[in-house]
Amino acid sequence: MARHLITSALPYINGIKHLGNMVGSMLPADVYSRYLRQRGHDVLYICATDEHGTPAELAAKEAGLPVAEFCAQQHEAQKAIYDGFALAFDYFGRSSSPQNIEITQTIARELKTNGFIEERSIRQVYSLDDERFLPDRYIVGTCPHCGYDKARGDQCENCTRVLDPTDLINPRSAISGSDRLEVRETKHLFLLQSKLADEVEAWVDEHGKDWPVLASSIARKWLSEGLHDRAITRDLDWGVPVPADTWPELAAEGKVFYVWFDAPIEYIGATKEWSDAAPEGEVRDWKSWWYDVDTDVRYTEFMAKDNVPFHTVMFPATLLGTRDKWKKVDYVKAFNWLNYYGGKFSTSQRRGIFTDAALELLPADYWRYFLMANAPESDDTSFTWEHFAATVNKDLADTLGNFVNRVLSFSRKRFGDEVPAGREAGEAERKLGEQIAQLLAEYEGHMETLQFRKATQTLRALWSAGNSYLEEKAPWLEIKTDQDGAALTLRTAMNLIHLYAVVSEPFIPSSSRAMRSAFALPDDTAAWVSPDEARALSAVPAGTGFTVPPVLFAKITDEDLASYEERFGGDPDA
Ligand code: B3M
Ligand code: ZN
Repeated sequence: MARHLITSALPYINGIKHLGNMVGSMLPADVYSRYLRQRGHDVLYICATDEHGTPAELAAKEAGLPVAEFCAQQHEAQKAIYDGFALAFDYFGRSSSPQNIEITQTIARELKTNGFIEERSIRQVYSLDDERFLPDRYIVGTCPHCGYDKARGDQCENCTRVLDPTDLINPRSAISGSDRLEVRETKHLFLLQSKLADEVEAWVDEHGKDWPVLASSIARKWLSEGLHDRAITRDLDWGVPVPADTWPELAAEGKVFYVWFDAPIEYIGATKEWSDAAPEGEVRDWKSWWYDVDTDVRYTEFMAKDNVPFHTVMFPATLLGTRDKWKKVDYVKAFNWLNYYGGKFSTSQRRGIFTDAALELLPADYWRYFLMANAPESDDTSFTWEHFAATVNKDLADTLGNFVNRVLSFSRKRFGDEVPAGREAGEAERKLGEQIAQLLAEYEGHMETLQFRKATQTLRALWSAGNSYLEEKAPWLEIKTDQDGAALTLRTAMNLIHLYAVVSEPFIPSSSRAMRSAFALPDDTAAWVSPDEARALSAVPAGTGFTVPPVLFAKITDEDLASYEERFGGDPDA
């Protein structure tokens, strides 16, 4: 049994996330965690809401709420949705937690002690009417290169040139619109990444070689561009405060840490939140997952490609700079993007299907299965309603759901509410058992190597093997001349249903539970299926009581499809 620490990129607090956000982080992390738990490993799956930074402040302002209240509400709203998707975090924390503040400040002090943080004076734009320094992103003006009049202080989204706020023509505050701006000297803390560059490079060379190419190539690209010292404080009202005991002046000015400095540390912070929330009588030790555990714990991170640099360069640099024994990631599972009809899902432009709306439409398992079967692992993938409906109807409704329903319904009709005995297994069952054992081994291989699309393909092949066996034996014909033969076929098929319930659980947990509970097994805690059990197909013995669950997957009709396209917008170019 191994100890697996799993984290997925923290969803920003502002706004309900879309499916693209979930499929590139929390959902695959949940599938993997569930699989490892079923294989008997000790798993801790941690995630949280990422609550700091200017987006949170501005979203709260827009909502007319104090930012702390806004974040508390949004955290609960997002948590409820992830519960709806059966994302089985061990803890879903908040980066604004006291635990994260404490650990972020501890790590910052360690960096200072080791000479990897220093104060520097920089020129920043101050807004007299907003009475605050404005982060580059919150200064708008005319781009000097292309004349675009909504260019931001950090980049012109029209000609994409990287800008400095002082480049802008007629700059004004994106918050108040005021143009009463002036450039002032102000002090910030800098993480001296340049001093850690060689160590980070060596660490990526050592650990990155077995990451997926998407992750290792992005890490190496960032390193090849040279690691620059980076400001890690901001003039914001909301964030992890710079500790007054170490930097009294900056603390007095109300400086807070940059959101990307404290957000990855929240992986540790949320683990401490998990510890501190231990129920009566349960001992939880957050440090046993994060401190001095290099070889005891395997740490896997899940994220989309745009988050890879922070996770493979800045966060490891931060932890290396502490000269302390903080656990660093062993494996980075990075994803490309899920697009919507070829265009980017976008929270800000409300383009695509959002997690709350998805659950209103259809049960979580429909989405879980489709998203993982089309996970953007090796390249961007595109969501279309037609593809979604076709996949759900074929794989879930026809191949799996129909198999379950017709086997149990026919057996109950002809043999009653107990699994029929019939004769001993013959050549057809022996062949089937071999095929199932072989497919199961393949499936395990794909799951161990986090290849989720291949894993769902093999899972589908397992479901199809049952249908082929049923078609070949045709118990509805067999029963006319060979009752015992028909009984054997149905008993074998019922054992397949139970096996499907066990091995499908990581992807479609709710439907798997429905399949398992159809059988009145005295002890159905079977976590997984051994190769011998796959061959024998005898976990559900004759005489076991069973019920016929409601149809597992209702098909998506053409009318449904038309209404979804109407509501969410189908192909924008159609
Ligand atoms: N909140 C997700 C994003 O960039 C960002 C991830 C933080 S993980 C520490 O959309
Ligand atoms: Zn421009």
